[in-house]
Amino acid sequence: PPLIRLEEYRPSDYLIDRVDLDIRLDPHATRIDATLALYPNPAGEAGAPLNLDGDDLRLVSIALDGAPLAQDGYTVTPAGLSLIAPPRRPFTLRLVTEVDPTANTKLMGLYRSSGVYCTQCEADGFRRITYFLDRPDVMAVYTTRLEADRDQAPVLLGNGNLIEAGEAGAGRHFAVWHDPHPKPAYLFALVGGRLGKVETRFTTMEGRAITCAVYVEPGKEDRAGYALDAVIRSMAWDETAFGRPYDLDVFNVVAVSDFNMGAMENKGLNIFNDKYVLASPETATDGDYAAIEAIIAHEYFHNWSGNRVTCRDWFQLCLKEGLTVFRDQEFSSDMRSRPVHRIAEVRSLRARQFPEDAGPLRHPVRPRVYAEINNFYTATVYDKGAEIVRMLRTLIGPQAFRAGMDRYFADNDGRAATVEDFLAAFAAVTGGDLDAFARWYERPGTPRLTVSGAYEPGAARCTLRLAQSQPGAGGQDGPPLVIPVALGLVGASGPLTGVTCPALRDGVFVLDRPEAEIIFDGVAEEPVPSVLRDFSAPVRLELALTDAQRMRLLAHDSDPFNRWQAAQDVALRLILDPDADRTEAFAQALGRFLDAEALADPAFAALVLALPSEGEAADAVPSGVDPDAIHRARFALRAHLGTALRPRLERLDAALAPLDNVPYSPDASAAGRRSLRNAALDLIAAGDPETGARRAAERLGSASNMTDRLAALATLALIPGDARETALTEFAERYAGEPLVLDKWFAIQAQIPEPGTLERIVRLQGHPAFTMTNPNRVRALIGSFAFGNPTQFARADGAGFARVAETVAALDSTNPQVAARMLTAFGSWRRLENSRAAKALEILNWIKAIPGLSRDTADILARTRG
Ligand code: B3K
Ligand code: ZN
Repeated sequence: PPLIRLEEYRPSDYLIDRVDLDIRLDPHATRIDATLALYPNPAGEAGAPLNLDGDDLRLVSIALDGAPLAQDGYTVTPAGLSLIAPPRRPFTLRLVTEVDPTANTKLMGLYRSSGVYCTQCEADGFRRITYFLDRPDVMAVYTTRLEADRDQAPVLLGNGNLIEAGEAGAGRHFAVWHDPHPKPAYLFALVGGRLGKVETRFTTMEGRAITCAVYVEPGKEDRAGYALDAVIRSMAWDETAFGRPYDLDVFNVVAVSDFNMGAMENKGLNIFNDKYVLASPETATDGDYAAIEAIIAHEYFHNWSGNRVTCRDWFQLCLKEGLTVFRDQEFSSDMRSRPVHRIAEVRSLRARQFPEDAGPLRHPVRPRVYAEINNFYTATVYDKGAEIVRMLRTLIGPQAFRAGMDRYFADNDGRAATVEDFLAAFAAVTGGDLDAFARWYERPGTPRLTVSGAYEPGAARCTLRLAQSQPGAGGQDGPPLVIPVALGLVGASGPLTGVTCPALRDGVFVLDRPEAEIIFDGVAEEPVPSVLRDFSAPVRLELALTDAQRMRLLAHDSDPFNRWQAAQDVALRLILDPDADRTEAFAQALGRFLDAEALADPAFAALVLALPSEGEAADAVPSGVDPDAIHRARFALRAHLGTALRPRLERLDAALAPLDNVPYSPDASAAGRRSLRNAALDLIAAGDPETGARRAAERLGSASNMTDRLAALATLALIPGDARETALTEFAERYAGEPLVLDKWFAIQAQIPEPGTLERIVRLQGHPAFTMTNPNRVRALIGSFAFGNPTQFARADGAGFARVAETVAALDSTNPQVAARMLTAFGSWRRLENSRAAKALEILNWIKAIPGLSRDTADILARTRG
């Protein structure tokens, strides 16, 4: 497929300042009557042809300044419509197109989800509605008239404010929405359907009274309250934390059940995957509540970081996504426990972004080239992008950071900006230069930070040596990155007093050279260095400590992140290199930790008990990954810890049992207690599966909420036997009418690390609740298998790969975006041991031979095969 390059960016030859749309919704023949007020861009090429993008449209008519355009005045191709000689002055183009929303299985453009009309335009879906300059640097003011059968679509929603509504005759009605804020087409949205709603009012810091509403399938209104509450909290938080008020009279969120991703930040009309809206204690877990809060916040925060200030081109995607992830992470940290949230962020970064950055799909946070932009909504752009913003704040300090953000919004409001514009705002307020820091946006791969220390008792001095490295293509390091390294020294019983280190500012050393040495004086005893506190940079840290030194950090470090990390490091080593004595010592240290503080911070304790995942262990193996060996070692470690810690785990379970008697609340502290109790049960079961199965089955029966019920089911799912099968059957019967709950049931089964899982998947694909047309179902069953079951996906016989490949093939013609996303599961195939890698390649070749692959899938395939 043709490649699009950053260096080839040119401003558009034409711009559009107003768009008037008259859309008559119809299940199979929706008419879009669009009037575009165009004018030549002074920064473009004078007299150039006008090339409008279009995809899968039927052109009904075209008129220029009110007069029908003759056939020889324009050309239409599958990719768009061109006017050969447009006027060299402002002009209007009226285009009538027709689309079939019911036949739109790609879920891009205008489509129907359970009968509800809805749209998805990012990145390039608007061109599936009308011919347009479908690029983010073309920003216009939109007025949208929507008309539909009142029966079919009593609710009609658009961007901006409602300015008129009424009857249209013959059972039809209309609504006119006007959005005064110029926006790119990717932020356009409409919704029409039968929907219930919950709503409330909010008054902004500027005194604007807003109506906020969440629309859901009728009858599910009682599951929308948490999302609505999260909207209000997000609005208040963005005012306090960033001084950003909302700017329209209404803010609407609509939940739909067929959606390619999580949600979409359309101006004033966020459209959500219902998985990230609907929640009740009976159907949603603590994790679901936290995800709803985070995604509601994320989409809302885009109103400033994305909508008011948008991206000049899609290479700048991290400008809105990385920044907005950073903002939603800060919000969640303020709403919940900051250290616990930080650990969760880093776990997900390591689980998704590190492997991506180490494999064939790696790319810079700001890519320079793409074939299909929808394949670049990646963990790298989002999560590493957020880490870059976090590092910037660490480097310049919170006050300068806030001033820089204010400056960025002020200078770029209403504009389509670049990463350079973002950095310029911070350079302006600090008077510094961020050119070296900017390398983070350009350099793919995860840098390595190597640290070693030496202690001289006589001089009471400790010296740390830091080195960064990141061999590029030629084996040569590029110019150094600017790495903020938060660090300190830890004594035998806690922080050391009287230590001085002029190289640190607020506990942070800025490594902007290949190597550096830091000297601490006044160090009265041999310390343990605690490096990369709070995970201050997205790097791989190499610091050779003994288990005993790490256990000192777990017990005494002032930094909660590194306390957790210390336990993870010991566990990871034990998975990669099992050893009975060291395991025993680790169990004892964990026991002391649990006794001392598990009940003081249960959420943190639960994270300390959670061993590094199999994926993380695989990521730490230099090459020739054998998923079975990793799985066996990790399971053995769990079993050992479960047995050794049994009395403590029982005590914790008993101490937390009264939880069963209080009404469910999704707040972080109640969730933390549940997570510790469920972690305890899971470890008990690892050590003693028979007791574990019995307890889990009991818990399933007595649980008063989905969090505990699902945790028990997940524990039971790892223990083969009748109890498991009975529990699975009962669960499915109990939730037969609840697709989102059945997704959890699909996901748990897809992740069972046993050879029988493949057959189970084939069987479940035939289950009445499963359908390939709903992305949530596909992700729950096939996605969980491909991304969450390393031993079975990478089965030695290749059958796991084949199953996923067949799904990709089956899905590709109907929903290429989801198909391509599933295919990214093959991203780490080269790191597998030879025979598995050979099977993976065979399957990739099989996919390659399929005729007519979509651009989405062909792009991932080409990069993955290498
Ligand atoms: N901006 C959307 C993602 C669009 C994905 C298009 N393939 C949701 C978000 O990141 O907020
Ligand atoms: Zn986003």
